[in-house]
Amino acid sequence: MKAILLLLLYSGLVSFTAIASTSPTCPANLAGDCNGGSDGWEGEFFPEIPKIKYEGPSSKNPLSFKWYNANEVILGKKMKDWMRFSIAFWHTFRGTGADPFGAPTKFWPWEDGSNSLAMAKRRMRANFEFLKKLGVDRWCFHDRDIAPDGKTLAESNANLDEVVALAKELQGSKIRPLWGTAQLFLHPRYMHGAATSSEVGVYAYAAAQVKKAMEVTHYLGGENFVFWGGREGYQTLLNTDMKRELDHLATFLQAAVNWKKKVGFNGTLLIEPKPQEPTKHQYDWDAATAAGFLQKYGLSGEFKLNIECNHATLSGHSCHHELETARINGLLGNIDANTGDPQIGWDTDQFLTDIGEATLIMLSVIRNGGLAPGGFNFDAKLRRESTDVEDIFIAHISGMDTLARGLHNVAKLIEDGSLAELVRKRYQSFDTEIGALIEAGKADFDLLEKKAMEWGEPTVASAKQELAEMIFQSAL
Ligand code: XUL
Ligand code: CO
Repeated sequence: MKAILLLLLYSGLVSFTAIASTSPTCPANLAGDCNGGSDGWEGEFFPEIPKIKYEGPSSKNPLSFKWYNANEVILGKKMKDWMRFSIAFWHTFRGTGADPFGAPTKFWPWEDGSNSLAMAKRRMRANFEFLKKLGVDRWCFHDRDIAPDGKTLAESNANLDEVVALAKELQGSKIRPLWGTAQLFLHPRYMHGAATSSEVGVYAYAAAQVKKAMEVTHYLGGENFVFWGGREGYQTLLNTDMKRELDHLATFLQAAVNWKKKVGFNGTLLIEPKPQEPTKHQYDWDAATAAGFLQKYGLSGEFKLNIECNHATLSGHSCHHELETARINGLLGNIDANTGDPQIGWDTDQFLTDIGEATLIMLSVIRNGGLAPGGFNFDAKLRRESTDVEDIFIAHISGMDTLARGLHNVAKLIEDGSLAELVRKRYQSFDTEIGALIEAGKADFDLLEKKAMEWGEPTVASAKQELAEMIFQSAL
């Protein structure tokens, strides 16, 4: 189901069919052979929207921040430096509201229904006006979100170069990509995977796409580069050589590391785990699987993880579990901030509005000492039924305020100290001579048997779960 959805969302095909009756268009298609129209745009893209300001928790103005106060210092750092927010170009500027059962619902005034180069440039102008009005300095993109595919790889690269040159100019000195990535899942050539495709030609094509996407990310001053293995997995093991595919994935990622070093790109490489969708089984299932894969293939020092909350719940974990798994392995690099719906089983990519969830997320981020050079990318989209331009702003403001409340709450928990004290006490039996020997790996079974005989039946204290939950709740 998600495969079809992604096709609709990313291709722009659906937007053409739905908008065609009302707008002068040239056909949107994967070959991108239409460059008609102009990228010029009279006036502002968001004339009704002011620059978004902090007005405090009592404000009733939906176009203001109630909790996110960029320069306010919390736990020794400005909020903007803890958060490092980013917007996702694909959802915000390529999402049409189409789903497998219905046509697009969003008809942004600047869209002409085409997938032309001129339209790509106009969209880029809208992106930077949006970022500036929202007060966010980072953005994330796939190569094919921002520029149309050409008839050949060389033509696609030339299209990308043209849009990237404009993006570089519009970024100014302050705005940078949080991360770039290569879109290796939409085009039919990637139906068996990219790095794990059974076709060597596809492996090579994907490598060429990553090479170029990494170069443009570097050129734009991007701080990270993401690998989400959308089709790196299988539909059935009956036709799949899993070992060979995983070996290929590792050689592909090693080649990406080598290329990064060759071109002098200092950004962090990030693997984004997800258990399935569009494949039945995606190889980077969750944080622990990805950590094991990196270790097995000697790639641990070269990659970190981009944890997406809705992917965490799809894999049967909480976002907090995935963040902590990444963190304790030294792999927490970035967060794709979104959430799923407890009644829906798939990747709904909603904006996070649950304050308890945001507090748990910020607990991990603060324990990690922040995310830099990573940040929070809003890999989230408006609901199909939200169709006003102002909804784009409201959704991001709400997501930013929710995480800001999480940060405030963690500051309260740290100041109060009782949760940390509860955890400290829980393990205090190891703060002893014998505990130190065990933790240093110096207590053999002989010694432990001797101690067990000497001590007799051990005392076992309460875990105080309800107390821990009470303390947590009182900070919300
Ligand atoms: C898909 C997803 C992607 C990655 C980038 O579920 O999250 O958009 O973040 O390819
Ligand atoms: Co994501």
